[in-house]
Amino acid sequence: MIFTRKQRLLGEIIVPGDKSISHRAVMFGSLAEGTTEIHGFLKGADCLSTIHCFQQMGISIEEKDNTIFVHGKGLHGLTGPSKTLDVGNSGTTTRLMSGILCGQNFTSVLSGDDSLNSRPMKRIMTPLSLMGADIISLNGNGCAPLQITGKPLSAIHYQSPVASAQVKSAVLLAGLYADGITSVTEPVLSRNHTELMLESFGVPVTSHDKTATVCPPESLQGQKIQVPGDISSAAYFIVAGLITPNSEILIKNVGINPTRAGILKVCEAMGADLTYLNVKDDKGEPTADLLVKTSSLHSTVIEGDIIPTLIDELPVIALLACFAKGTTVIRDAQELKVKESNRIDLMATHLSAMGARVIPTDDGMVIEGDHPLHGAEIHCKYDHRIAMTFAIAGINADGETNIIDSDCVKVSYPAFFEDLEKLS
Ligand code: SPQ
Repeated sequence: MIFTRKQRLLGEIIVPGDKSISHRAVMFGSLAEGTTEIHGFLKGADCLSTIHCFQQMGISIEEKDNTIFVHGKGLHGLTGPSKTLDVGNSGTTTRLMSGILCGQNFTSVLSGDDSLNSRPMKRIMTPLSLMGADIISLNGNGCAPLQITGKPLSAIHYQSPVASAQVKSAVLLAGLYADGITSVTEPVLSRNHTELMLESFGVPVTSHDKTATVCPPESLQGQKIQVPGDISSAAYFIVAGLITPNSEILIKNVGINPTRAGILKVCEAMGADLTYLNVKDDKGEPTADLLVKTSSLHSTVIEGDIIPTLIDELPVIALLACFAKGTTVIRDAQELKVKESNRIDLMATHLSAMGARVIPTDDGMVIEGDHPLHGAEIHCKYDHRIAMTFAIAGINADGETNIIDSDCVKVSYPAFFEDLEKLS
């Protein structure tokens, strides 16, 4: 797909529902008693993979008038799948579902696409094995396909070496089936959607500083869930509004949970003209309408505790830094190397191909801003966040930017290109 320079971006956007919250709503709804009603569900490929996996395990999930109804069968109601569970491109489906599958009374196998099957799974295999789980990497390389045979589980306290909501959630979800209180301490707090949503389903969960604790519940109770707009999807329009001349974009109903909203702090630190309107709180998941206008930006340093709160936004933040005066430094973000692609390498390679001054480092990037971009051919390795980032780069560059495999945006934002077009 080809992108050329746009003179301005004006208008309103409603971004699709939050991917992390949509996955969790289907998973917890499947384990609950009664029906869970999900409004604002993200119908992206990753969340559809989660739906299909739970359907394969006997859960009835249907859509009526844009609402998803999950007819839960209780904590012990899943049935063994007759074939491999296809997790597609989704790390969240794989890692969170693994935690759940360890506590079942059947064997299952999870496998995904080439990108998913090369992502590290030892990070969940280690703590789940400590709990007594039988979880095997079938190719012996620490990656999916994973074979999981349910076993009685022991509660643990896990000191996670990595700030990862997927690792934390896998352990907490296995903890629903354990023989006592399970807790996880992280080096830095990661997104807390699992803790917030489990609590709303009636599970005793506590969070204190960087430790989350869960007690095995009698049952989960079906809920009505309103999924907020995904800040990770809003990020492309936030950056587009800031760097495209003569722009003003209102992005409505964006989730601004503080464990996710680091990009907003970074934009403010860089001098962004960004206004929060209509701020609301809903069970710990606050939302706001965000008004962004073209801004004169300066560099910043992004490191430490803020990193997990903006990890998925770092590709588009790297692009933002190309439009800021001075040198922006990103550190402590080595996790970027094990996402759908190695996002440090891909960002540095392709931004450099477009004329930006970017040096990749072991745990981030150094970006000297204010050098004009020109078009290039972008191979996004089927990574949705890379494709969307370079679409925004392309509309702010001279010449043509050709994004190969751009259809991967369907993973998290199927209508991304149409929405971008509407703003012109
Ligand atoms: O689900 P997946 O493929 O891992 O998706 C990504 C993304 O860019 O959309 C990461 F590649 O988001 C993760 C995120 O990076 C979603 C997530 C969650 O919902 O719990 C947590 C983060 O991953 P991690 O490994 O830091 O816990």
